[in-house]
Amino acid sequence: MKYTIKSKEVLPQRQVDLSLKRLKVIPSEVLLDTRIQILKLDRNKLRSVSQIGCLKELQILLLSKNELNDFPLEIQYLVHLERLELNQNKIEAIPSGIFLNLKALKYLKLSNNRLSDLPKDLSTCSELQYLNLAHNLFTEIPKSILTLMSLRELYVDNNKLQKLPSDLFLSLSLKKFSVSYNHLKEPPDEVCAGGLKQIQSYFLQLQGGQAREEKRVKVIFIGTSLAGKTTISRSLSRGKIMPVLEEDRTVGIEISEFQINDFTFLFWDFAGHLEYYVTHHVFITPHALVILVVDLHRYQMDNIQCFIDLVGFWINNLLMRVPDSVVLTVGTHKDLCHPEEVELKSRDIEEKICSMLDEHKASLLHFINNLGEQNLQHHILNSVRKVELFPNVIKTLPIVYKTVELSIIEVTQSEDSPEHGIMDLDHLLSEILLRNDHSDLDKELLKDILRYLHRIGLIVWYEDIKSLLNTVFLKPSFLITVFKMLVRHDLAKQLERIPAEVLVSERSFKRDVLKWLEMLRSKAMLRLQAIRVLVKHQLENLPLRDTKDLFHDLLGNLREDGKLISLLVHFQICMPVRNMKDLNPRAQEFVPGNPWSVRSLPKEMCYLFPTYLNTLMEVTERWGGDHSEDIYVRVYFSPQIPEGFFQRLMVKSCSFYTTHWVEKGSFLLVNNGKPLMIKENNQRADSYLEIRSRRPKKPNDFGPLWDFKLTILSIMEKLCKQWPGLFYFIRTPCRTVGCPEEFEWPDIEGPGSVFDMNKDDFKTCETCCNTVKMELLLP
Ligand SMILES: Nc1nc2c(ncn2[C@@H]2O[C@H](COP(=O)(O)OP(=O)(O)OP(=O)(O)O)[C@@H](O)[C@H]2O)c(=O)[nH]1
Ligand SMILES: [Mg+2]
Repeated sequence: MKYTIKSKEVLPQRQVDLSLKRLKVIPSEVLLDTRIQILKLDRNKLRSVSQIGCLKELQILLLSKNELNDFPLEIQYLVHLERLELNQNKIEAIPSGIFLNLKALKYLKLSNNRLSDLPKDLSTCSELQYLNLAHNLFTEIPKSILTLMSLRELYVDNNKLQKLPSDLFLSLSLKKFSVSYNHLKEPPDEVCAGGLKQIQSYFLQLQGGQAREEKRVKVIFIGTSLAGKTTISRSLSRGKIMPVLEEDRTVGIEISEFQINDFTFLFWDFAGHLEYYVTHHVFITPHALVILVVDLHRYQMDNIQCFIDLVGFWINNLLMRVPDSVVLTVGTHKDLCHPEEVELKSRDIEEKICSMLDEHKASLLHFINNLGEQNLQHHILNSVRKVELFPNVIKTLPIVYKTVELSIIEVTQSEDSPEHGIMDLDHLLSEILLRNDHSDLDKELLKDILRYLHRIGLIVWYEDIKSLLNTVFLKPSFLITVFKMLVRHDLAKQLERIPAEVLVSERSFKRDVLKWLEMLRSKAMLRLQAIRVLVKHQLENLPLRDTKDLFHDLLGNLREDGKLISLLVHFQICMPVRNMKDLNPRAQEFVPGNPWSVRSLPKEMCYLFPTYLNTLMEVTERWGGDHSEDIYVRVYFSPQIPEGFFQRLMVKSCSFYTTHWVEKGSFLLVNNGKPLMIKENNQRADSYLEIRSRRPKKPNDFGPLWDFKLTILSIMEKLCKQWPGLFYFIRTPCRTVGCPEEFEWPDIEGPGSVFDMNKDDFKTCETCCNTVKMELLLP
């Protein structure tokens, strides 16, 4: 929505722009010019704006990013003010009476201050259309907002709101609203994440019927393989010790739901095997209680690597993915240790975790040590009851949310539903309508409830994947089982073991298997044919009545991809490769101006799974070694590069630049004939990605080269958003051979906005004192 403020006069508006001038006071000549209509004073160092009240003609006043502690009282005299920006100051309160005169105000930006209330007289601003209160300290929405009849946009993200007033949503003027990062109970965050429409539908339901409170917590079990996660999770849910056989190790994730007292718990038991890590981050979500299981018998106090493997790795992953996780550490195999040993080891682990958190200045991660203790159930209940740890455990929901959930459970358990729980959306909706008095329910409301259930993890519905729009996974764990048919530690063994009848049914031969194995080993690729055979074989081993339709659903046919491939590609686990002779098409790349030959499409699709990549010499050979005059930048990561990050970057970048070569830990892209090498170095306290190219011969070639690098950086930046606790810094090493100095890049705020430096600038290295041309260092 645009706010073009019309000038009352035909003459152009009188404007003064003093942004970014380090001003501490407003220059007196400005205050004398009483005809000014637009005054830009943002990004200065103003602590007060006295006498601004004389500028009676002001229509637009920008005061954002200053040092104002108090709301400038004189603003009340600016009766023509239409737009006021006071964001990013330190204002704590707005005195009453200010808004009484500001009848023309349409746009008010107060974000990033310390406000917790607004005066009643704001309600007299009947023209106000835009109000931004994000990043303040509001615990409730001020009442004066509810009567603003023209209000179309309201932003209240990052406050301390627990409840939204229904009145705000039952009137229809509001068109844009956002409320992320609060502690909402009514409506729950998972409803708000669906946007304005979903909030409106929620309140309509609340208004029409009863509400109920729900206390549901997701509990995530993590820890190394065989630590005892499944044992604990099953024992807790069944109320007695449940031994788990070693052969029965978890593949992917097991999900179960049960009740302790008034709380419902949803247990997500993750497999500890390395190959599964790539998918973990998708399922490790905020607001969960994380139980980190440590085998105390295996733990060795004097071995730092043992700490990293059993504990440190997991804490780091959490820090990056959900920085404010609540973590409860639990020790297992205590029966194999002496009692003193248990105590010593627990203390040692606790100390090491604390110093690790100190190192990363991560005080947010709530860490509860329960390694040596017995009554886990009691500890879990105690933790989730603490409001400071779980501020939004209690959710208010319209009764229909619960009845629909119950209907879904009925559908899932009914005789005619497939055991795998993959269901067509329309079919599911019609089944729900048949149950529990739902016949009058609106389909849109049902979809909103499905969205809610998806967000709390009870079902899976990836609306944003086009080919999956009409598919609902009623059993999320089955979806993961399917995922793991191709992402697993023993994939090669699985291929070897495929029985003849499965091969025959897919028109394949034993010799093909040998080729597939070779291809997997050398290129980390699977032919579609191999994928079909693998999935078919594994489906047959599952306890399912009929796998024929499911197989078709998952793998599609010649004309259309199945759901499985769409999912894997969506989560950047694999990427389609059109040529399998090479890791890259040798065919000519399209270069504007050059004749272009159309490459014939291969008969069959191949998929690259970067997780299975080995170190090959191909990339290194094509690159031909690093040169001292190469132009390169490094992106440093703290605390480390997350598991699966580089593989995803590879998939994303290679999907963008079709001429590429890949191997474990590096890939090479080609654009317009120019190569770019991306390498990973993920060592403790030395985690970085390097983006390297040859030094261009012609000065004009620097621009496109930096653009190429910036594209990769922006892909990387987008990817980083999936790990909110991950920090990175971009640096260019000094050009002098042997000099350890590196030049830090300023913050990137989206590509294009990076630097406005003069290209003829030089930079002098503080360490070796050599001068370098800017174009060798920065875009
Ligand atoms: N002696 C002893 N054995 C245990 C204990 N906890 C688990 N085990 C055994 O250790 C083995 C592994 O336990 P699981 O619960 O399957 O381990 P997990 O962490 O789920 O393993 P993955 O699913 O592979 O990640 C099983 O054979 C368990 O019976 C314990 O406290 N003491
Ligand atoms: Mg397990």
